[in-house]
Amino acid sequence: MKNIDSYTHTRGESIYLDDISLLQGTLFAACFDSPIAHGKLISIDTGEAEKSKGVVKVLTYKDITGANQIGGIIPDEPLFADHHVHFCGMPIALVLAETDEAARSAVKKIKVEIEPLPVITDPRVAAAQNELIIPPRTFKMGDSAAAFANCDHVFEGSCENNGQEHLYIETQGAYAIPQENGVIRVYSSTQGPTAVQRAVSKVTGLPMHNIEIDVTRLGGGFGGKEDQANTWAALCALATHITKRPVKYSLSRMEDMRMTGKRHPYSSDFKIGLNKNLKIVAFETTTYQNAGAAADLSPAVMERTLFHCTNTYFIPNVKATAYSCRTHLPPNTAFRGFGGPQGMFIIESAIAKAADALGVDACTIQQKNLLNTGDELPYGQKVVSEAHECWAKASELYDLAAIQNKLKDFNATNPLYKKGIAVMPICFGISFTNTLMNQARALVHVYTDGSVIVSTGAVEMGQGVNTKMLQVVAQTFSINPARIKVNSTNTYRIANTSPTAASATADLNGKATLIACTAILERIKTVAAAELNAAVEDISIKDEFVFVKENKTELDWNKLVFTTYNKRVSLSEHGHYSTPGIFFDKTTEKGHPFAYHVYGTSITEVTVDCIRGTYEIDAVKLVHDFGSSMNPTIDKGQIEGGLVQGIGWMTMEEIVYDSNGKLRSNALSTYKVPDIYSAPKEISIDFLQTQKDNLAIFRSKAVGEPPLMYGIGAFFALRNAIKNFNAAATPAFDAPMTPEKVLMNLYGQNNQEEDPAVAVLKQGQSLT
Ligand code: MTE
Ligand code: LUZ
Ligand code: MOS
Repeated sequence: MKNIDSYTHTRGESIYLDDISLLQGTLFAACFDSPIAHGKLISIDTGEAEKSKGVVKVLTYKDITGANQIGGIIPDEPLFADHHVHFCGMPIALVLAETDEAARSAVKKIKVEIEPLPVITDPRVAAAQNELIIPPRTFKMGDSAAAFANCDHVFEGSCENNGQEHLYIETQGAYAIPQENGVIRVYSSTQGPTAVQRAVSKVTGLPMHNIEIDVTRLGGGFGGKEDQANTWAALCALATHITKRPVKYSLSRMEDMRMTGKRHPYSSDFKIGLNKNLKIVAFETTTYQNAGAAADLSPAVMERTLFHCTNTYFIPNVKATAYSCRTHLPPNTAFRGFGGPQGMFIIESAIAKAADALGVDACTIQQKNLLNTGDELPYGQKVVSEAHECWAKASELYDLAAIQNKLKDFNATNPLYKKGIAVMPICFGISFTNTLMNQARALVHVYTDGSVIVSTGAVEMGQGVNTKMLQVVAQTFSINPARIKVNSTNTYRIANTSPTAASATADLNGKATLIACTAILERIKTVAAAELNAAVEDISIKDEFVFVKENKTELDWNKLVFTTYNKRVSLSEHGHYSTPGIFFDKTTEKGHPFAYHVYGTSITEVTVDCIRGTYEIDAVKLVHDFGSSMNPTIDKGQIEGGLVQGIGWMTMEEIVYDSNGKLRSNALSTYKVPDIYSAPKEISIDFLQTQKDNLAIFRSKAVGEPPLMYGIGAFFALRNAIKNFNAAATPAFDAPMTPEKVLMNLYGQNNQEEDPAVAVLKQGQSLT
C-alpha cells in the first residue's frame, strides 16, 4: 500500500498551513520578541509601530482577555512577557497589519527598555543555584553502592550532548478565522490539536467548545509542534477574538529558529562497574537537563531519560538521578526520542569508557549484557526481549567479523584515512509515560454509496499515519482502499486527543478505528445474516462480497450497506481505545509503563580523513524489530529518516548559544543538517519479523522514534576511527562529533614531534 499522500505531494497539491486560501479581510501578524535573555521589562513603546502604514493594532500582555499563560505541564510560561523576559525570542508584542510586509516592518519600530539580569545558560550552574523546574527524581534497582565494592572494574566519567533544531520544512504557524456566535476556527500546524484548543481557550477566556482546531497535515513536526505550536495559535486566536477578523501568522525560518525550543542538551556524570566476565554489575548516573526558561514538556522528557538510561542492557544495580534545570534559553521541548536518546548516550559512553580502559571492543561488553526476556528494568517492568535476536541476525547477515577484518586491513594500509565501526543496539518503550495519555478515539461513517470517511486524533506529519488508518479500515471491512478517505484532524469531530507523539499514534488511533469498524461490521453482518437466512457466525466479508461459511454470495458491499440503511441500522460509530495493563507509580518509581518495547541493532562504518578531520559515513546496516509490519515501505522510510536525523544530532548539527543566551547558529548558513553527501552511502535495513502477540496495531510495532537512536552509533564509530589513528587519544564524550572536534582529537594527545600525521608525512606518503 503506497502512502496515500504521495500523489498530491509529488504534484505540489498537498495543502499545508501556508497553502490555505485566505479570506478577505485577513490580517497578518508578526511578533516582536525579546532581544535580551533575562531582564526586567521596564517599558514597551508601540507608538511608532501603531502609526506605521497598514498597521491595525499592536497587542501586548495588557490586551489578553483570558489568562497570560500557556504552560502545559506547569503553569510557568506567560504568552507575552509582562514584567520580565526569560529568554531571547520571548514574545513581547504582536503587530497586526493589512499585509505581511507591513506587519514585519512595523515590528522594527517597537522599542523596549529592559534592565538586564544575570543570564544562566549552563544546567549545572542552574542546579547549583537551585533553579530547578521540578524536584530531582531517582530511579533505583538493587544496591549500586554495595555492588561497586564487589566489582572487578569500576570506571567514572562524564558526557555531554548538545541540543538539536527540529528543522521541520514547514515552519510554525496558525490561521484563525472568526465564526458566528463567538466561535473561532484555528488552522494550526500542530501535533496536538487539543493542546492548542486548551491554550487558545485559556488565553482568550472562551470555553473549549468555542474553539475549533483543524489540522490537515504538517510539513514535519518531530516533537517541535507537540507543545510549541500553542504559542502561534494562541496569538492568532487572541487577535481574532479582539479584532473579529481572520489573523494569520506563519513564521520565517529565522524567527522559528530563534523563538522556539529544541532538543534538550544534557550534562551527565556516570559510574559503571563490571565483573571479570564483563557483565555490568552496577551503574549510576546523575544527569542535568537544560530545560530552558519554562517547563514546557521538560519533566516528561526527563522522565524518559531515566526510563532509557540503561538502554537495552540488564543491569541489576542501578541508581539514576535527573535534574531539570531552569536556564535562560527558549524552553526546550519534545524531539524524536523525547529524552530517551540522551539517556542511551550516557550508558553507551560509560561502556565505551570501560572498553577503552580494559582494551576490549565495546561490542564485546554490549553483547554480553543484552536484555533477556523476563529481565527487569530499573522501573520494574519485565521485558519481552528481541535484543539477542536482533544482534545475532545483524552480526550474521552483515558478517560483523568480516567487516571488522576489512577495517583492520584498510587501517593497516592507509596511513591518512582511518575507518571505525560501532554497533548500536537499541530498546525503546512504547506508550506515553504519562499513563492517562494512552487513549484515543475514532469516528467512522459509512455512506449509502458504500464510501467511508474516518476521523481520528492522529495528525499526519509525513510519518504515514493516515495511510495506516486507511489500511485498518480497508482490512477490517475487506473493501477497496479507494472507497476510503481520511478526514483532517479536528477537535469538533474528535475530542480530548493526545498529541501525535511517542510513536504511539498508529497504535492508539488505529485500535480506536479498529473498534469503531468492528462495531459497524458486526451490525451489517447481522443485516446480511437476516437477508441470507444464515447464522451471523457464518457471515464474513471478503473483497467486498458477503460469504456464508466459505461460499460467496451475490450480496456485495454496496447492496449490503444500502440494505443496512434501509433497515434503519446505524452505519456510524465512535470508537474509544485505552491501552490495557499499563500503570506507573511515581512515589516508588516502579510499574509497567510501556505497552511493549522495540528493539534493533545497527552496525555503523565510517572513514575519517586524518589530515582534515572530515569524515564520511560509509554504511549503516541494521536489523530492526518491526513485529509484523503492516506497511514495510512506510516503516523503512521512517527508519531511514530517523537514522539520518540521529546521525545529524550526533555528528554535525551544532547549536551555539553565546554566554548572553543569544542563538548564534540562527540560520541554515550556520546550522548544518545532513545532506545527501553526509548521509550514509549505504543503508541496509533488514526486518526482524516476529509473529509474537503484542499490543501494536495488527502486531505492527511503532516505528517513529526508535530508529533515531541508531544514529548514536555514528558518534562511537568516529571515536573509534580517531583511536585507530592515534591510539593515545581519549576523545571526550562530547556530542556532536563535528569535523573540528575530530581534528582536535586526532592530534590532541600528542606533542608535535610524535604526531602520527607528522610521522606519516616524514615517510613521504602522499596526501591523496
Ligand atoms: N516522520 C516524519 N516524516 N515527520 C515527522 O515529523 N515525527 C517523528 C516520527 N516520524 C515525524 C516522523 C516523531 S517525533 C514521532 S513521535 C512520530 O513520528 C509520531 O508519529 P507516529 O506516532 O505515528 O509514529
Ligand atoms: N510525549 C509525551 C512524548 O507527552 N509523553 C511521552 O512519553 C512521549 N514520549 C515520546 C515522545 N513524546
Ligand atoms: Mo515525537 S518527540 O513524540 O513528537
